[in-house]
Amino acid sequence: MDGFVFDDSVATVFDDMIRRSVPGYAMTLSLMPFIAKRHAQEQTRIYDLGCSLGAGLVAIANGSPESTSLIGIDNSQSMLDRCNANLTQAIDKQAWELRCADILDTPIENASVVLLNFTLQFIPVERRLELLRSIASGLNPGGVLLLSEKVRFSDPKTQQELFDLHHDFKRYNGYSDLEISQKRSSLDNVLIAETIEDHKARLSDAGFDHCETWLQCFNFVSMLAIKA
Ligand code: GEK
Repeated sequence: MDGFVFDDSVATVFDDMIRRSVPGYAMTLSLMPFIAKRHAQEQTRIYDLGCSLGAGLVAIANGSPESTSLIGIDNSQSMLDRCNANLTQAIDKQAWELRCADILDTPIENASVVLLNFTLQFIPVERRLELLRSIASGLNPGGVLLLSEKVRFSDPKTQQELFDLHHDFKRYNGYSDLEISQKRSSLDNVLIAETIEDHKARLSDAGFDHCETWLQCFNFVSMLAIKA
């Protein structure tokens, strides 16, 4: 089977797919406005790197001042076409723009909130630090990165247990064992999960002063990294 790509066929079913395959996805989105209310600053930019259909931008817009501007970046035009339609309907207070670009080539400037929701996992491991450094340096003091990722665990028993629980979750949501194993093979070498400890060490290295997990559902976590 070919490797996974975010083409038109994926974009069409993406919202349903991510909700049925990422435990806690809806809760992650529903809690983000609380973080935005504390950290989104007047006259600053809010970036969503790997914005897909714009669910993160819509969520974060809710808790942010009207003077913020929202910038969604994705390198899949199929995703952005649908994102554009979604934001046109859902966001009427803030200015927003979408850019079809590689997040590794995206300058971050005057930012108070940056979202990386389930996107860092698709960036080659050796380039993750440079991306996080660029985010940390583009954030204003008091700004935050919200990082959500699929993670793995160094203890083999824990890894197997949480992997199995995730599998159960997907089966419960209507995916067959064959679909689950085909998706898994197509994501091999594309989605590289790391441990929570790896993420914390890299965030610190990149220039973030504080970092903690604020939500975990099986092997999916959302972390808050603060620039003091
Ligand atoms: C959500 N945040 O709904 N540059 C730009 N975009 C990229 C790159 C890259 N180098 N690599 C991957 N993408 C969303 C979910 S999905 C997660 C994010 C998933 C984009 C890719 O096109 C896709 O839209 C997104 O990152 C990852 O909260 O599919 O599991």
